[in-house]
Amino acid sequence: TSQTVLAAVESGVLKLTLNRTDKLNSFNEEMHQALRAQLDRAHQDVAIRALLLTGAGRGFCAGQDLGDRDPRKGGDKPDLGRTLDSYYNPTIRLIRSLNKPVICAVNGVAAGAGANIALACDIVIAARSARFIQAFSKIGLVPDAGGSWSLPRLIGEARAKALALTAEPLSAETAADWGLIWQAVPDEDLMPQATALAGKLAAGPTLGLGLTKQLIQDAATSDLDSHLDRERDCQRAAGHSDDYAEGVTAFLEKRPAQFKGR
Ligand code: T3D
Repeated sequence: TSQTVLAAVESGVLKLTLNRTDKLNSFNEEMHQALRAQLDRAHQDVAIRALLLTGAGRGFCAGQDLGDRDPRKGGDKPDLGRTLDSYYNPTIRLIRSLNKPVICAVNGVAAGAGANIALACDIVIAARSARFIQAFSKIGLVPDAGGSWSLPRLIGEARAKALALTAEPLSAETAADWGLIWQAVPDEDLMPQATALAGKLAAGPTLGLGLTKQLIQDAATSDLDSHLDRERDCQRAAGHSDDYAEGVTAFLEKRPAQFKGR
């Protein structure tokens, strides 16, 4: 198994750590494939009830490994559309379609596709020293890994355009103030807080949490009328779950609920 993504399961949380520290955890093909395999596993394994994504060393992820794109090495110009189709886009789709909470602990700089993979996660917590950089314009590219879709939705067109066109770094605290991420926390609190949050969500009513995630995502592209119908269908499904029965019983018995995730 590849060491480019470290994987460990604890208390229902699959923790994935991007691990190419000498390259600020930038993506080569091996790391793409390793992440993809772990995301597939998260989809299939019912014992995994939350995902925690972070980076090893001082950075979260610097996007594409530009060493693998060196024009000086000669050859044809690369087809970047193909690498998006093969790697970045499936990753974004797998994160967004996973019916389980995905927490991202941004431990340091998140640049290019690295920033936008973080933003595809459901709850993003960043260390105060972390920065978000839409680095693409510095090398003549457009935001990818869903960035040109997620940025305007999260922070509005004005801020999205300025970040993408200038490639200026955004501090974790400003990112939180703007609503780009959930929280900026002191560096030393990042992993304890992110781990606790992931553990709490993994012990939650997974079926309902997964439906909640999908509903909120779908809201971006649906009208109220059809969305009310979707909410009704999801609530019907949630109402049939064992966890709903347990949640109500626990409330009435004045005790903590013991959710099973179904
Ligand atoms: O190609 C396709 O498939 C299309 C998809 C594209 C998706 C993309 O993500 S495009 C954007 C690619 N990423 C970037 O342009 C960011 C490049 N990196 C940086 O601008 C800086 O490294 C940072 C601002 C992120 C961090 O700066 P700093 O000063 O904290 O660290 P550093 O010294 O620049 O980096 C540390 C090492 O990591 C350094 O190696 P060295 O000199 O110690 O041997 C640096 O070269 C390496 N590194 C950082 N980012 C990348 C990288 N090596 C290869 N690719 C990188 N993206």
